[in-house]
Amino acid sequence: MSKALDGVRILDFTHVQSGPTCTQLLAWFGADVIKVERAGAGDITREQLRDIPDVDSLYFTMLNHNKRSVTIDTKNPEGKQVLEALIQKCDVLVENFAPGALDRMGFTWERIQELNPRMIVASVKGFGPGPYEDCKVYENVAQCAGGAASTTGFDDGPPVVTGAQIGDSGTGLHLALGIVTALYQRTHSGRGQRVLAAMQDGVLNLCRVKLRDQQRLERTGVMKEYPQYPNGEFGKAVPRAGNASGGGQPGWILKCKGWETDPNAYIYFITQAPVWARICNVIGKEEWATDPDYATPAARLPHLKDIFAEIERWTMTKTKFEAMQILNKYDIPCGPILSMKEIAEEPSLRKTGTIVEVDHPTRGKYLTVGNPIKLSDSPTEVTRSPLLGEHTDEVMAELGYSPEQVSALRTAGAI
Ligand code: CAO
Repeated sequence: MSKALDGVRILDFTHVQSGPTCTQLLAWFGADVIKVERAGAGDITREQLRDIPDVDSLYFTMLNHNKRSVTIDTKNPEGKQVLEALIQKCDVLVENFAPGALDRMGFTWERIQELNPRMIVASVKGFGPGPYEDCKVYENVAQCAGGAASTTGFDDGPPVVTGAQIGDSGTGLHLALGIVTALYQRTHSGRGQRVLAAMQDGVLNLCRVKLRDQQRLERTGVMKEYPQYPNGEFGKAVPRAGNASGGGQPGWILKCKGWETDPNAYIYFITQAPVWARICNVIGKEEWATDPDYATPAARLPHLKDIFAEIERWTMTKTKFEAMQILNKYDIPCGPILSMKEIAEEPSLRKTGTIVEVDHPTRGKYLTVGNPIKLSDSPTEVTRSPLLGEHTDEVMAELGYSPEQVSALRTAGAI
């Protein structure tokens, strides 16, 4: 079966996490992704957080599936010529170097356009134009600068970063959308263009509801679904909301049976308005369904703390999976807090290809997260990440270099 991005060639100049997540997605959709790495060293993540000596780390292997690897010294004049040949042959150049690095290499937007006017040049940077545009940025910096950290955690504690890599993988996802959109525009404009996804912007986009709340707070001085109401004070900026739901249906994380020893024996429980009467029945508080202090969503807001305490008395008598089963019978929205161990062992995620086992020549078998986006006409087959420079000879031959030329370039240290 053909793939959605068959025929699209990507010059993948990405490293660490944000850029590689983007090009991995494009590879899963069928693009030929040629990862250019520094000769001798490669993407720094190959050796970071290693669990097996001298073997590509899981950090690297889990972000670079379905790609080919070539090693080129782009600061060597002959290496630059190889890169020029690649630019002429590819449709998209994706990079996430520190600001200015590509220009310093000699590959400005103007130069790339001279070489290939159809080329799309896509970049992840920490910040867009402005006071911080020259800064190097990693995941948690973006979470802090994009509004996630100030709105995550509990009111009486410091700002907290989330385990979800919204700065890196989130921005990679934004960039991938920019790239396929630019490829589509090129089908009628005939021209390439620049695509920029700044990590601060990507995180803020995912924190959209918190900017919504900032404006609600400024207008009304209070947000009644936040745990601060009616028990605490609101300041001038959106406070941290603990585990409160970000939407109009109040929710909270509640203890389940076994919470004393299992750190993940919890369930997220949403007191969705349409099923309020059923919630009252399940927890044995039938009178709340008609009590004017509890019967309507507005009446319940000042009592949320007590309501969740009462529901928790019920959830603590069940395991999270028992509670899930009972609540779903009544269409009550809820979700178990799943550990990474439970997720890794979940058969349904294996069946859909969301968790995949991959074999690697030096590491053996390992688990990875497959393509979370499923296309009915473009199925994803996850293949292992490349070894450093594994495809240099193959790609050089495709570019028209003879074996003698390749060996001379190798001797010169260009590849
Ligand atoms: N051959 C020769 N030189 C190469 C090369 C190659 N194949 N590939 C890269 N280089 C060079 C670059 O040209 C650059 O050289 P100069 O500094 O002399 O211009 C140098 O390697 C280092 O690149 P860098 O500055 O991007 O790398 P770093 O490790 O110092 O910084 C990071 C890493 C992530 C902080 C920075 O790249 C960055 O801010 N990127 C944008 C934001 C981003 O993507 N952050 C997410 C990272 S994932 O958590």
